[in-house]
Amino acid sequence: MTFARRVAVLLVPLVVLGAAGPVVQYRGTGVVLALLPPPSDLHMTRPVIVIEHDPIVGLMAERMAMPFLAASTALLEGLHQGDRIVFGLQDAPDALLVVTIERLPARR
Ligand SMILES: [Cu+2]
Repeated sequence: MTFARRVAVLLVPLVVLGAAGPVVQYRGTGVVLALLPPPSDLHMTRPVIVIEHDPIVGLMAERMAMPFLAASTALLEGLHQGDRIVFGLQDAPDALLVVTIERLPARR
């Protein structure tokens, strides 16, 4: 195998992973406290979601309420205050970004 071909074979899985969606480094669960499309008091140009989140393995050991930047306003569509969610976080250079959100059935 030539060097160039070896490099190409190594790169293919990276391209496939990139196409599979956003990189999720941490996964959390919690309850939506507020949805703040931009501009808001917390950020002028980016959507913010305030989550009362359960402990997040490898990131935060305590349950707490805190704001996160969302990767896009579309992620917040259809969500309401009080919804239980599972969310994916990406440790971006400027912020912890919420990159995926799924609603969970309400707890009874
Ligand atoms: Cu936290």
